[in-house]
Amino acid sequence: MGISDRYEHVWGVTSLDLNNDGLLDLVYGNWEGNHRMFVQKNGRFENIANKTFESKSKVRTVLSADFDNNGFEEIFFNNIGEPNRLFEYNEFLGVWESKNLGPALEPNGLGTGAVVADLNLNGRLELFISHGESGRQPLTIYENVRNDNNFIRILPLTKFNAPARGAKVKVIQNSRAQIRFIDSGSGYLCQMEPVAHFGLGKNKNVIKVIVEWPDGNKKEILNPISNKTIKVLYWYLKSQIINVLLRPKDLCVHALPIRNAVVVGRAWVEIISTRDTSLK
Ligand SMILES: [Ca+2]
Ligand SMILES: [Ca+2]
Ligand SMILES: [Ca+2]
Repeated sequence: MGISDRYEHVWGVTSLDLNNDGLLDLVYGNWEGNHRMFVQKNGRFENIANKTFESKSKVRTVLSADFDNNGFEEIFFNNIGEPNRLFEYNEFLGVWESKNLGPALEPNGLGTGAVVADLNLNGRLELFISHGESGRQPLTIYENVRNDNNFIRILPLTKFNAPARGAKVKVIQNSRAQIRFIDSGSGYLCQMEPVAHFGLGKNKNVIKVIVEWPDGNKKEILNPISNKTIKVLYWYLKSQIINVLLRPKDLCVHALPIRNAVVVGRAWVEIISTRDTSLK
């Protein structure tokens, strides 16, 4: 398959469609080794990581998420004892570029794990970083700079109404399709929210959402309302739109209390309040 990479040690791994061809690709970070961007081509994988992306680091978590809801996922590297990294897709040039992280750079951060989730239920993803395995540091939460981009969030459920890990979700708009998998996480000791979060950019019209469960059951939702979270039930043809979905405490990051998170300044990212009583 072209991904044996037998001399490296993987820590964080995520899957996303790197080249927007509708096929999921593979990104992972090697501990103090070259990082990889493997694109699917003709049943095999080809590494397309450039020099900046592949440069070695003490990586823990690698995750992909559309932080600015522009319709293209970013890739975040949480490193330990050295600056974190963020890469974004330049849709005009078709290349991946390094992006300023602002305070989330955490140059002296002793990162242990990181997750993304819509913690404050405003339709934009926050970045949550835990520290502490190699030294005491507080948790941090970062929110991207606000904009008027649209989004849609899909929560597929099993027949027992549990989150459908392993389900595939596709969102189709006029010009392209986006794809996500509901997975259990992409980093060291981390677990993500079981929601497929899609940024839609300026176009809020969605032609179709297709959910496919691991057992092959499939459901299509035509012309769904955007800027909502949609819970997709396994048994029924009718989908249910909900506004409130997950409590922050449903996230699992080392089981540390989220109330110890600190508030830092505003830059590329801004920090959300953590005073919600549901966090206690
Ligand atoms: Ca692809
Ligand atoms: Ca984006
Ligand atoms: Ca949010």
